[in-house]
Amino acid sequence: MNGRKMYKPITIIFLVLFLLHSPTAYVLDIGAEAILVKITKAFDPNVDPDLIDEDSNGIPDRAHARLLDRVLMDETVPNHDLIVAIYYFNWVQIKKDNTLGSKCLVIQQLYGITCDEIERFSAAIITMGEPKAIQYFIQGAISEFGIQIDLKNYNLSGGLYLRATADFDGDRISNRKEFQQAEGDFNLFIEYAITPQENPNEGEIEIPPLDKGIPLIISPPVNSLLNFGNVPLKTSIVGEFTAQNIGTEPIPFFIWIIGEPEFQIVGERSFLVEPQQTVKFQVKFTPQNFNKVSGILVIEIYGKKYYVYLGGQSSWIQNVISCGTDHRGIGQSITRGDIIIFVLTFILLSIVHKKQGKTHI
Ligand SMILES: [Ca+2]
Ligand SMILES: [Ca+2]
Repeated sequence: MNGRKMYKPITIIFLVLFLLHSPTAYVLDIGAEAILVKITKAFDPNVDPDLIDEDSNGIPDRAHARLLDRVLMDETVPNHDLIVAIYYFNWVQIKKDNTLGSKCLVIQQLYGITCDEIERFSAAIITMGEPKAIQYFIQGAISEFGIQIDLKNYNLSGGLYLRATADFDGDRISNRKEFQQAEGDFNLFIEYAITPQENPNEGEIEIPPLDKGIPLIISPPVNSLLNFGNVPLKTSIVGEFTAQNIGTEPIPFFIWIIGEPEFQIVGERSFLVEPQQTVKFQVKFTPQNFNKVSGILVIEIYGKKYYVYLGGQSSWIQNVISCGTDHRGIGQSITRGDIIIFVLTFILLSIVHKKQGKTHI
């Protein structure tokens, strides 16, 4: 079969357009690192761009930008297609939002930065989803150029993979920890960040988001134990939590305590976290006697419950008895699952108690 004669001119045009566009559609070279260096040099020529960590996330911004460049350029990197799609979406949106028009030329003359570079850089920062970088560069510097951005129109979910506390390659070593393990070598950091380690020893994600569907980062993280330690009788110690929304939609949640009355929520119990915002809430521990006590902070989001275990000076055996016979302090909406979790907490606390016993006694 001779296919050559079957091609009509229009087909050839489409084929050429496809060939021209397909490599750029899947492999992007946006030069985020180069633009970052250019922008930082434009504002302060004496600065060493290798040392800048403007968003204080523990990864020099230049190394972080190089990571994004690599992810977008290299099809073999995990999550490549996803991040390309997110970046492309954000880049299209920033092009719509950039109303500088003829002012672009003025900015170029003043700072040597083109509007194309501003757009690529903005899309890069939004795609990496580091809230403080977005605050500093997008809501700060870029808005001073005159570009107003409503983050609701952007896709911030790249942060679930690229921000410092996220885990890009899914080996349970956070990106920040991958950087620490590379001991300042930017290229080694990138290799570590995109290559899952088979047996990570020290690795664990620092503050994981609740799950991929809920871009809320609770700290101290859910499923962890917040131990208030030994607190003098009748005095209070306050533990502070933060819930950071790294997504694009507002997230509502409720909190309450299951367990001993020694643990109490200070202030508000229901929250609405706007995109890129952080809310704080507090749990207070006030020992009433010399027993060890334990409780659970329940965080309910979209009907799902997440738990942070609370502990303080007590004897855990006594608590099990007191909970079985006395339901004071236990909320109305307890389910069987809650009770199972509650019992598991005591097991968990007992392990912690034994471990502490070994080291301190
Ligand atoms: Ca940084
Ligand atoms: Ca990792």
